[in-house]
Amino acid sequence: MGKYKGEGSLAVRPKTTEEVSRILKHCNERNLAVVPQGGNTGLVGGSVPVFDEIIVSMARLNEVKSIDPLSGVLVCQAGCILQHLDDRVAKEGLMMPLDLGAKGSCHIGGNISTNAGGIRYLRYGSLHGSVLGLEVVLANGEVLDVLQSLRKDTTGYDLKQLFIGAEGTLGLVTAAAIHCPPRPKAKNATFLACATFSKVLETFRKAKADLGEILSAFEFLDKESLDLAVGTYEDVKSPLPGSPERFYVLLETSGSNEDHDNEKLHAFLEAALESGAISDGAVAQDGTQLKAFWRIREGVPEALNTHKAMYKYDLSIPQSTMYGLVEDMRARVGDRAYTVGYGHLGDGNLHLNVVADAYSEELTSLIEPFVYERTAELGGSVSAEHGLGQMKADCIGYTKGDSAVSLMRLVKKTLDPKGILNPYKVLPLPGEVTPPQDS
Ligand code: 2HG
Ligand code: ZN
Repeated sequence: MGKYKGEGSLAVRPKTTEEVSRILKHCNERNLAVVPQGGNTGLVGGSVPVFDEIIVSMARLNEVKSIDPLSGVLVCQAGCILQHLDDRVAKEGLMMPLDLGAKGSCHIGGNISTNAGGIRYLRYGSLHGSVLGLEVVLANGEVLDVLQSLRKDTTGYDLKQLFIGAEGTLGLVTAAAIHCPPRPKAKNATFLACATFSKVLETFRKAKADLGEILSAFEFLDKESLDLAVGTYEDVKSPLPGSPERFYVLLETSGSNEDHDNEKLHAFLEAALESGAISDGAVAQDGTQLKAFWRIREGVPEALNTHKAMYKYDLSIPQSTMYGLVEDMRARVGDRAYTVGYGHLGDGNLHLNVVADAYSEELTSLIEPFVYERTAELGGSVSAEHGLGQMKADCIGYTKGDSAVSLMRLVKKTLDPKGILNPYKVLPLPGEVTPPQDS
């Protein structure tokens, strides 16, 4: 994003787990802080040094160790690029269980460390389920080997879970075993228009009921998001040009039988049109059109990033109250900024973004802490899938209570007593007041 700049003067590029281990042992002994860095596509400054921390780039740990076509288990190193992994497992008829806009450069180790969600979460769930095993280098250089490939295992505490979403603050993930589902043989995408947000919700309920197991994505965009993407990029075109509606949905199905999927999808669309849940829709006629529909969705965050000032919020909010927050924010900032709401509606994940030509104290104070307070009131999370990083380390208290934060501090102290691993991220500095949970 270009928003966070550190002052690191040293980057190391280990090639093996053994080298990562020696680096951490050395840094721990000499009290030198490190920042693990993957593809550098994070949105909360998690992989950027705050001061002069040493950057440990994982880019050269990029080997695929094994793929078992029967169990669907991939074992690879942390620096593998998500898109490369997906291309590789495709040869075995498999797919990666996650997909996101940054797939061309993000690393699987970074995905695991932020517990990245993305567009297929609705279908394939969290990395807490798909990651079967991990190899992690601990702060003192010790290598924790829990790189099993088992689907089921209840021997003791599930240690790997601690490192999924820990943003490199508890250890450096060097390798992972990941369960990959079969690659679908048939894929369909539709772009739908809805008059109101409650009609979007009605469409979602209906899609879950009628499409069942073939529903693989349900993304929503408000008109402001669509207009921005279409207005910024020539190759982004709405399949429903001139539509007057306020809301749009990109719905994808994937399954193993094209005729069966088509039949289900068309029955769903007919019923949704008839009930008035959707007012218009377009079905992708081929793979090129399917890609063009996804280009609209991917164009939204890209177009937002062309603005000089970007206030980016990645919130989990109960679906029924989700859009109210966008409307309230738009009313607060008025014409000082451009407010958009879009995201992974199927997972209750709203991307609320406010962009402007310049940062200003006035604008910031209209947005924060309002956005966090309202999210807490609604019982939501201030970080659904991007992590806390440095942007939101002191906001954890809006979503987690004191007892949880204290236990997290204890875990951190136990695994990284000298605090050398990605400091100033995830947890607020000791003594710093975090907002009380029920404020
Ligand atoms: C997405 O869903 C990403 O496109 C980025 O999570 C969201 O930049 C954003 O607001
Ligand atoms: Zn997202």
